Amino acid sequence: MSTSHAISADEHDDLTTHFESTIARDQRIEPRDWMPEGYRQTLIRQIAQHAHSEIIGMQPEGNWLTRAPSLRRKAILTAKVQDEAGHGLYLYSAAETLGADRAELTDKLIAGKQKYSSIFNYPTLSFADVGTIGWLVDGAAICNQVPLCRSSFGPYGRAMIRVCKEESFHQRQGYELLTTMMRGTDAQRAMVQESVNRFWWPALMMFGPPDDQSPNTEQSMAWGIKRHTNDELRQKFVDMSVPQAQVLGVTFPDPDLVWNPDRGHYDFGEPDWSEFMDVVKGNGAMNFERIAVRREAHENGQWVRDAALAFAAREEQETN
Ligand code: BYC
Repeated sequence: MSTSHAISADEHDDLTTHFESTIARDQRIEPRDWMPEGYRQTLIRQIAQHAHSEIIGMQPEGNWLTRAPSLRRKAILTAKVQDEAGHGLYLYSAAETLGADRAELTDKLIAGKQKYSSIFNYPTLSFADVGTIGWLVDGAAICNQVPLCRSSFGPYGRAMIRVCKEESFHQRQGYELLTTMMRGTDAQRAMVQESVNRFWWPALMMFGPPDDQSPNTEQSMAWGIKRHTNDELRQKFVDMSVPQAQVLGVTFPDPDLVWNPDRGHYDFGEPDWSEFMDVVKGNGAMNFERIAVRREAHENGQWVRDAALAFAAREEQETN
């Protein structure tokens, strides 16, 4: 049920009822369906942030492309970074189905008016970070994104299916890299542990603020955009990661991390939420550089956009 004309209050009520019953039946909302403006804006916000994260997320690992220790590792890393670019473009397309303009979204990112995941504002200081990002960052992303495959908005849910398949491959890639390093020298093992120490807490922050400080969760869950709260997913990630760390032979830097038989989950310490807020506000170690690099790439690509538009205009002229 779509509308292209101004609607009366009665029509609005009917459309709202239809929308709500579609959500209640757990059926999908598609781009041409009528939807409340708040639903559309929430999706644009989340999908744009997600797309920006994928694009900005190419930088921390891209930092190691020229210094990968072997041709094999370089080829794997190149493919992985390229996959992230694909996810970003896929997600910008999903945002476009909601009426968002891709160029405007990029402008907002570059102007610091739209967010991207806090995790990418931490530096990658050693090659072990490539493995840790694959294992923990892609691992956290999978925990968060698998439920998004059932998101109520069709194009977002469908995009997530492909993205999750690739992310799960990325996670195994990271874990395999770390396993190889752990079978190496003492210095390599120390490098892995040091990397895990730096990334553990920021990975937990990827899930967003605690539920009692998350302004968007309740409404997003009512709309079937999010399927779990931030804390539920954070717990799932901790429970999943601890046995993997044991097999790998590393520890997490949290003295409060302990199995709780009553809850059937691991208890864990509180992330430093003031650090999270600081990073989200733009004051993380790498915020400035990440945006500066993105801006430069965008400016350097201007001639490609100009050429593509000129080509399209000439084609149109020739057909008329
Ligand atoms: N970083 O009410 P809340 C990847 C913001 S990339 C920054 O809980 P919501 C990969 C939040 O936006 C994976 N900001 O919000 C790529 C909100 O601010 P606004 C990226 C954060 O939306 C390359 C405010 O805090 N994944 O996998 O209900 C290489 C309050 O939060 C963060 C996605 O984007 C954060 N961590 O829930 C490797 C997944 N957390 O907008 C890997 C899709 C929260 O009100 N997104 N904020 O000003 C989501 O699932 C949800 O948007 C979130 C937050 C769970 C992240």
